[in-house]
Amino acid sequence: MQRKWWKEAVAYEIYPRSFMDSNGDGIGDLPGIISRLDYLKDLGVDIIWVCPIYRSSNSDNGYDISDYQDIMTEFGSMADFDQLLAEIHKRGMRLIMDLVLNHTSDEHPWFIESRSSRNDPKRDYYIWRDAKDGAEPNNWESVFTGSAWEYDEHTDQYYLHLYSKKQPDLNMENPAVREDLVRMIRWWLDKGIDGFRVDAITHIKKLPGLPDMPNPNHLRYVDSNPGHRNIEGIHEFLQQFKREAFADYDIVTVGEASGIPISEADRWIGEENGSLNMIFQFEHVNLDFGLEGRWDYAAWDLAELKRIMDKWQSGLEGVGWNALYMENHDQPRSVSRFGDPVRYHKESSKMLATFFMLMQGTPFIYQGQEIGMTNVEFAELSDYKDVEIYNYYRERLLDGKDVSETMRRIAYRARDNARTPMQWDDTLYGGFSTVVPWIRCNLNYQEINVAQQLDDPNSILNYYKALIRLRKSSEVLVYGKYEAVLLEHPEIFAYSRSLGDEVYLIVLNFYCKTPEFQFPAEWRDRHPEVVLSNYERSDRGFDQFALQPYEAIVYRIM
Ligand code: TEU
Ligand code: CA
Repeated sequence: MQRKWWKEAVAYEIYPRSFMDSNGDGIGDLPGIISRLDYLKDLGVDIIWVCPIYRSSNSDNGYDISDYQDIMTEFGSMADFDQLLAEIHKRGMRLIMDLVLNHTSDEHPWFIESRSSRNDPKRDYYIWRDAKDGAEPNNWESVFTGSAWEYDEHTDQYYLHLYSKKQPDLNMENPAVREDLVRMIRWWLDKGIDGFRVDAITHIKKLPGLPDMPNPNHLRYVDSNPGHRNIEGIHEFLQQFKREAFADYDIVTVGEASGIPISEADRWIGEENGSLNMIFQFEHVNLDFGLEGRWDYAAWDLAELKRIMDKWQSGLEGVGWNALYMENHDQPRSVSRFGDPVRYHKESSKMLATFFMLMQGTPFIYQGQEIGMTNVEFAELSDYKDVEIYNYYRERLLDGKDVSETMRRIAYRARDNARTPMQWDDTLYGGFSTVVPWIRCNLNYQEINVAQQLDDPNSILNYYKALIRLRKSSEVLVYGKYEAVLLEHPEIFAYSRSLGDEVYLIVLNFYCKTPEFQFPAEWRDRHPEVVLSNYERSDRGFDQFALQPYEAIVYRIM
């Protein structure tokens, strides 16, 4: 396995709108991020990923870019950005930016031109089609629900948008589009940034002919992923970006890559020829999808979680490198999902941290995860801000579905669960801002906040710090091989990491039940020592003992 700086790093994702407001307008901004860099350094962060900060129409909080080479007015200026980059580098950290290639805003000059006439030179920068039988060109559903097509009266055609209608998809088949994107990518890399998280990258190529999807249930619109996810030929585009931009710089690229099977790992992230360095796979965060898909809840299953993690950990050994995560700005909070945020808030948050941070790969912590921020349940639809929620709500109403069930689904799945303001202290608005924030705070900021946890040696935050220190203290925990232990156990998730003679054993109780655990015989005479745990005095010897609710124990075996 090749050694790389980004394999030894711990990354932290910032959702700038909700991180820190410096000028009292209720919206997080770049000077706000700068003011918290010491906090991140102290936590042990090496790489900061900032979600889009480019000029934007803000239909999807920055993922609808209207100028790739300018900064969103509300976030600050290019001078603020330059200062942010300098301050990050000064502290020995690195910055990766969000790279949104699949679409722009409908307010981007390319789209304004493109929509101006059918003969405009930029017409083919986007995907325009005639109506079919007086309706949308095909039955594709947008990822944000509703049709993936928007009718444009002016030129009497539809344009494709896999996300909101303010996010028209670029026509990646057009070489001029790719050339413009390459120029833009190099412009940022020349500024000295350290890489990219590459947004929605599996969707940039569409199935030729844009065919209808099979529709046995006669739905209005049909899950369109088979029409645009990981389509044959996508690597020609990706390899061009690599060859003409990424490869000339010492950077890291992490693709947001739903739907990539492990069998294609080498093409996507193989050490030599892969198109990218890492991908965020989605299987473990899609575990609780019900039969009706993402908005439908189903209980998740530990055996399935083990199978998924084992597949990616073992499958990438010697092939590529994992990007490890439990949360991001699109996912509900992990303690609300996989832990118990009420009775075992601390214990289960720490257990989940231990679970993902010690696997093989580069861990990505999402802002607030390090203090165990939880889901929020808003009473009013209008408290939610995410465009996706409004689209979903509208479609459910059109389908005559029950409103309270819809609100329940939204409360569970809403991306806004992850987007409430960062909870810095127990003052008004959690210390995020001095005025009413753009989205409501989670009221538990009085109990769950950074200031309180910095002072409490047993806090989740201090546990994260200890975990990061431990990870960095040992080559085994970075490069060591992963192996599942007790794979068949119904309640305990255990795995080992090993390199040469040194082994770490990680034992995790995923429930409030108290299953019996017995230290494996094979390692008993090798002086196992507990190096970290989320309960006091977890070293209970080699006799069988009951794990406490959500207990996590890390043993070092020499
Ligand atoms: O998310 C992309 C995204 O939601 C998909 O990968 C999706 O899960 C998949 O297509 C389902 O099939 C990114 C950003 O993280 C998100 O915040 C943006 O809203 C979105 O792209 C559009 O830019
Ligand atoms: Ca602000």
